[in-house]
Amino acid sequence: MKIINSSQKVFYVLFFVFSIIFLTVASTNSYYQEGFSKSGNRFSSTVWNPGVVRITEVLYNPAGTDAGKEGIKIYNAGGQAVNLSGYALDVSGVSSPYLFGDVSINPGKIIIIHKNSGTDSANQKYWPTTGLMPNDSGSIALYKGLPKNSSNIIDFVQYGSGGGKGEAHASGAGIWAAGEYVPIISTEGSSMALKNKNNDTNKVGNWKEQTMPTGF
Ligand SMILES: [Ca+2]
Ligand SMILES: [Ca+2]
Repeated sequence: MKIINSSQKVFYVLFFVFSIIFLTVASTNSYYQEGFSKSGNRFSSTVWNPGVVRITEVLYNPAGTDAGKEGIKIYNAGGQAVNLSGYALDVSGVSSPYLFGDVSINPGKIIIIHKNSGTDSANQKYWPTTGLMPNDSGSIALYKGLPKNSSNIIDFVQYGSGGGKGEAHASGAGIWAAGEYVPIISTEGSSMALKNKNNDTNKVGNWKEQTMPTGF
């Protein structure tokens, strides 16, 4: 029988311990990716992670005249398709929210809301409105339904100053700290975008200025 020495024993013990840690982290991550919150139970109560469908990019100050060129990207970070029927996207500068029709967003997919007239397709939606998103400060709030309140809000971001439309709902829901805001873009034509669309902890630090945004 082969005798292992003490350094080999240490190696095997460490290998075992790190394997357990790796498997735990991997299974935990996939668990959250499925869209269940930390308090949810995969097999019984399905507590939906409010951040699964999220705002990932906002073009509020396109190069030159803004009319017809502003837009917002919505992303499904979860593992299952989500039907957006009844969802409402509320932005500064426009009195009534954009209401989604009977449209599904697949896992890992983006839907772009163009503040312009046009013909809708699966991932391109058009919102003809004369109201423009302010270039100095504003907010974008996504609700899973109306009325707009802290129970229905699922994502929020504001820029330029605090106190934006929907801030009270977002802070009430614990998905944004009242008064915090992403600095406005330094260069006209840049967008405000999540650094990583799969990592949104509802903090200012998740956002960056995106030069030469695409898709809008
Ligand atoms: Ca502009
Ligand atoms: Ca604007």
